[in-house]
Amino acid sequence: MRIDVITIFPEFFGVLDVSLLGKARESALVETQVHDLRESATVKADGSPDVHRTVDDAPFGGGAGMVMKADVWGKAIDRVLMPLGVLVIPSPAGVPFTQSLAAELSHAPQLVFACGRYEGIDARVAEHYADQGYRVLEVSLGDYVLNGGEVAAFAIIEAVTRLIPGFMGNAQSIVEESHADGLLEYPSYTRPASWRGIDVPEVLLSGHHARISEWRRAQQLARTRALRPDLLPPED
Ligand code: JDE
Repeated sequence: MRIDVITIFPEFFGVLDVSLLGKARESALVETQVHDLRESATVKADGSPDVHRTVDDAPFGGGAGMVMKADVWGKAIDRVLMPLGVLVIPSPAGVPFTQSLAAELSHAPQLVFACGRYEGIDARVAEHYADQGYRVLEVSLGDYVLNGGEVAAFAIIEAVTRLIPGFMGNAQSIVEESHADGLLEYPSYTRPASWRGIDVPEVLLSGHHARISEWRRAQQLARTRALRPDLLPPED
């Protein structure tokens, strides 16, 4: 998989080198390239040089804050987006990012992340690339506002790349983990069997695999009911 990130803070993505993703990159399963948006802002729309490398402007219709310019983003995206590439725009106004969306994206040959700052990116950018036949996804990590798309892009990159076949040592641990079956994970324990007066549940020391599976399932359901009832089917 090829991953391109377009941002006004390319230094932020230095963490890619020290993350889990560093291993995937060494093994050549993932190739990442980070691009400075301002390199696409050296010429104004009228062809004159822009010494300030302006990436934003006031919103049409008025209102607070600034909007990132469509012409600047168009140039930057045109430079990197390949025919089968998916354009991902982290935004609080996007579709929720889920494990199933991560799994879908793990099959894409290229992901291009457009990391917006200020109040967002001129809406014609997403419209244009969708019109051109690209898959364009505005994706939200959750119902809160970040200062820019960078942190969200990083989270999406990590969730997607660890699903690439051959990336993780143990495929079973992906199948068994949280959200794969739509429930929260059961609690896990390791040695010592007693720690600060808290004992590991007896059943886990019993060696009865059927009872252990049953107990874990019950824990998953109890946790999900208590913390994330929205994940359970509606009861009538
Ligand atoms: C991603 N969940 C939250 C923020 C924004 C007021 C202030 C800022 C592309 O347009 C954006 C992107 C972002 C950064 O991403 C997130 C996010 N998942 O905040 C704004 C909108 N209104 C706009």
